[in-house]
Amino acid sequence: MKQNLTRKIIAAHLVSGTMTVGEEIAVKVDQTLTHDVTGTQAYLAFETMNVPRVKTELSVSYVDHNLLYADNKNADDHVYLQSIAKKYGLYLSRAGNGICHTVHFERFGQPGKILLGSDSHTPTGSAIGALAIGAGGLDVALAMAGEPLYLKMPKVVNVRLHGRLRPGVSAKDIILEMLRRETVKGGVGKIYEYTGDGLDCLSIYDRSTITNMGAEMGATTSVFPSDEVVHEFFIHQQREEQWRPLLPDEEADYDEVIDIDLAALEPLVAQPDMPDNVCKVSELADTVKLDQVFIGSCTNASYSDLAKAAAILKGHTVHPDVSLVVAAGSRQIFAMALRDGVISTLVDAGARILECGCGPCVGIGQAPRTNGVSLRTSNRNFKGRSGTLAASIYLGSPEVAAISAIKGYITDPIQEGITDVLSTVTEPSSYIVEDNMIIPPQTSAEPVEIIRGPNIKPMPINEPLPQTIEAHVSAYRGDNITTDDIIPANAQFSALRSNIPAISQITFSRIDPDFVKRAEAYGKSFIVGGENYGQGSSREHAAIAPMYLGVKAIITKSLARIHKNNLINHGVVPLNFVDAADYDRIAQDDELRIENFPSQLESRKVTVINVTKGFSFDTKADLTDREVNILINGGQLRLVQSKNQKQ
Ligand code: MIC
Ligand code: SF4
Repeated sequence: MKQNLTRKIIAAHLVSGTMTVGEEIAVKVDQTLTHDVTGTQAYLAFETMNVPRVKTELSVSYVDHNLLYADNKNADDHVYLQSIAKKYGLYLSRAGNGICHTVHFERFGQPGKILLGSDSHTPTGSAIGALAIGAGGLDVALAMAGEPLYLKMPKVVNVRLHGRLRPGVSAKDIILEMLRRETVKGGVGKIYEYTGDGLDCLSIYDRSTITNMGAEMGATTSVFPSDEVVHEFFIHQQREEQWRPLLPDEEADYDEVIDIDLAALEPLVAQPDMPDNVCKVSELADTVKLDQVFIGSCTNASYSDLAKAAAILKGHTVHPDVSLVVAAGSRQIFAMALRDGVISTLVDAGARILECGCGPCVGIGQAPRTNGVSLRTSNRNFKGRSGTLAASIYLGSPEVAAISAIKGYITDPIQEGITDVLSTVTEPSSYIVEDNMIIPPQTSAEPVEIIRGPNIKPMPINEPLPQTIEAHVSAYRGDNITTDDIIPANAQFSALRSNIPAISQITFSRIDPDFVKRAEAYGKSFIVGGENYGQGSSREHAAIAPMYLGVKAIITKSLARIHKNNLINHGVVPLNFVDAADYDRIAQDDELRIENFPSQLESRKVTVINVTKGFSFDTKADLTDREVNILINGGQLRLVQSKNQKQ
């Protein structure tokens, strides 16, 4: 069999299982990353594992999300993370150094390595021929403790890119086209592997835009080969010795094939409130009036992204009704953009420059006005994600963002005839490489005190699965419920990430303000959901907070991959309707009963009695033996605890 790139990397890391689609495999993890909103939970879990030093080849803790210090909480978390890194042998990328995904592939990623990160956009790192996968914090903690990553062997889909993009059309339009075709749940159980002559026109940053937003399709990851473009990038990054070529075999086998003709693509945007709600920019001409434009995030904040925006904005002023905010993806990018006058051109045009970090992408600053309309180069436009529930978010390329910021309406750069200026934009000729904001692991055996602020509370541990559960439905939700719906993120809420009792109080608050009261009154409860429940971020809090509020099982039509793993890790049972029609026969507040839960779970078929309506329905537990064991024992942390007691 001629091997594709994905299977080559998995085969080189296989610890157990066979590489048959849908079967559970375990792979060795070479590198991990965490950041400051998932990191504290990951390290609180890691601390319980009694491991003196991380066992990976390299682990990096990034400080990039919670950069607004409105009170002590975020600053306290950052000090905690720094003390953890020092004690356990991690690199720490300091606040201001950039967004984890961008900095990681610039400074640490390597072709052929497996990277596990506690963030759904970890796949960004696959742009250089690595296999980078997102997970919850507990899975990352286990990887740092030397455990393999368990996952279902995904299908490998070959995305063949043909031809060249036209000026004004960019990598963002390739991934928006993928989302248009595949939808937000089309990638579940898949890895997209990009090949074809079209790769030649895509820089590493272009590729990273595509691998980044593969997460929006629910994909396990998306990967590009380690070709000469990657080689050149490693030379620029002064890391040539860490590069190696890694390509799929010629005429390699794939499970599915998708063809995209790059020359036929047009500028696209995702309309509110889902990244797959894609249309041509030209269809919106002069109809969508803007209040804000954001150029930034781990998706599109590269040097050439900013340079393209600057080329378009040069000599113009941002429309009087629009606030244009710009944040470079990394300090390296920012430094080069400063050196080359890109930033001053943006400032001259009226752009507001933010520090390198996530910022507006996840509502950490720059929330739009009430009913405001924001066009962003980031990756998610879920309702409320900007921090303003009543705002609408569109997603598009830097080219579309820049011309739209001038016009005040979403505008197609090709229709506007301004693409000539883009031909002058290139990647920087020389890179500024300076790692002085990365603290390397401590090499001495000097004891380190872990510094915990008052907001850092221990991670709650679930109970073993009871024989019988009788409980009410505390939430009855529809399709595509995001982790942003379950645990909203913005500056105020994200500062609560280290404190589960506090953050649990905002569970579902944006879409169901009475949920917490209801769940607390019931004591224990079930959640019922539609398709693709838990899509979006790797936010473990979307599993831990409901667990803390007494949710015992989530019964859905289907679940997003990372969220399902997070539920299992924290002992909340994920069940799927055998007959999706049963979903319609249940209502919020119904009382449900599950008898002999552990033994039913072992059989993978769980009958649920609807006590209120007087009928029963079947659910299936799509779980491996390992996962059933975790659930019966009340989650990974309880298992770790009992392992520690035995030692
Ligand atoms: C996001 O983009 O939603 C985040 C904030 O980076 C999350 C991480 C989290 O909320 O815990 C992600 O993508 O996983
Ligand atoms: Fe940060 Fe946004 Fe990227 Fe998440 S998607 S890591 S919030 S920039």
